[in-house]
Amino acid sequence: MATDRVSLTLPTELVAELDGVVDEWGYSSRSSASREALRGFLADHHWDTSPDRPQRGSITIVYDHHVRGLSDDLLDVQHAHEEVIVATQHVHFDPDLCLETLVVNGAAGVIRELLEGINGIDGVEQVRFTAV
Ligand code: NI
Repeated sequence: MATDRVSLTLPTELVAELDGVVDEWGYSSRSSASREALRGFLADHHWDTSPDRPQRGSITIVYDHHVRGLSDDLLDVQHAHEEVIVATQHVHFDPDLCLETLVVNGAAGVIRELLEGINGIDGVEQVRFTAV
């Protein structure tokens, strides 16, 4: 792959933190860690600009399954967007708390709708989309 050399001006603390991550997580260099960080940034910021653009990633949802209607609502919104859901995993963390992970692959606009549907469900404690 072709490469370009880019010079960045960053706060000293940020560079120190980056170097710490490079050391602790086994990256071969600052550049290698920065490439990964930048790809994540671009994936997070590109995907909502065009609804038909292919998108893939995972949605992680944390919720209390005792909240009335929540589990049904969560199933309904998933069935309504099944065309982009490749796999689901459900984990019972404790007697109350559930974690669900959806692997998604499809049109960005549909994934966006799915996320909006999940965000709109009362009682969901955390929703996180990770684009890859
Ligand atoms: Ni559960």
